[in-house]
Amino acid sequence: MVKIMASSEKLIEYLKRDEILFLCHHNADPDAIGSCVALKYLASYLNPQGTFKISADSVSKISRNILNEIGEHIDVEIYPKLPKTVFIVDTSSINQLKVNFEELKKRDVIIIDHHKKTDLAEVSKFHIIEENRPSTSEIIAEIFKELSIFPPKYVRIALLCGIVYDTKHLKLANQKTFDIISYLIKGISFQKILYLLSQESDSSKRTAHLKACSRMEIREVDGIKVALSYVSSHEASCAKTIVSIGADVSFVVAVRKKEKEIRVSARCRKHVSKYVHMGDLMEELGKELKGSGGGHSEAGGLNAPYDRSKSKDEIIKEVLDLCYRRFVEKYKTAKTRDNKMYNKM
Ligand SMILES: [Mn+2]
Repeated sequence: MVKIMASSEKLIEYLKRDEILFLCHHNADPDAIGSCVALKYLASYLNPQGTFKISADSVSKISRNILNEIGEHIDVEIYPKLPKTVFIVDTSSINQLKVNFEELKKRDVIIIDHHKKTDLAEVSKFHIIEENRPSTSEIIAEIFKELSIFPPKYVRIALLCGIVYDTKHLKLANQKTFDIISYLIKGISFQKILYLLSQESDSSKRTAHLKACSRMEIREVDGIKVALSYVSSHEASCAKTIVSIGADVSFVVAVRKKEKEIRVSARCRKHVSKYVHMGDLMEELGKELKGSGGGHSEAGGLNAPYDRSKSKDEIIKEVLDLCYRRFVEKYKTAKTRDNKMYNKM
């Protein structure tokens, strides 16, 4: 808090500039959008004559909902023209931006962020980087509070969306977050914020989910429910959905005849990932199927060439059987090792 207060004066100097570009990271999320919308408001409050612009190379679907709701506009463009003053917001790495880096270095760059500090901070004239904050929007709301400038409703909606989104619907919130929320939420319905952040998935994705569920085969090993299914697209989202509604592990295959490839998406619950790392499993299976795979402990995927000597149904059955077999092998090996260790103790 003290840190922000001490920095506010310097920040205000930059915000009073006549032309400012506020840059969001690639596929700008609600935190990036909320932060930029609020900063843009603050700049125009401090300098009503100024020219201010928000830009991103792409914007997420949820962020679009929010922008529509609050009637704010941002420029979707790559390699934007850089004015003398550029704010980079909620972005820790230059890789997340499509800007001319050599040109950027000649500008007055100001960074406001909550990610781990990187080399990007070195090119900045000034930065506020608070890693312990769950969102950049929270940092910016704090600045408003310190300056005793109460933001208008649309700005507060944008900031609340940023905070709620980055805290994973408040799961990562701390006391400061709740203090800031109670400051921002005056006259705003929290349900509305949640509604703005709830992404209505598109019709083809929902159809894929339903098909994946209706075609699902459930096998059980050691009390673990393994769900196997197939779709023609959205396999990752289907695998995730199947676990969210009750399976411990899911494997969903998509056969893409056109692209001459098969794809598998795997998901599991945390208690299963202690025994089988889905990314490792998919990496191994990917190689076995002469393709490639990888991922994280609870989510993995692979791509492999399509075997044209076989029918689609054969391929689906073979691949799902293989996934199941390899999963069971790995699970049993890990479980035995675990038991042995336990017995020794
Ligand atoms: Mn963020």
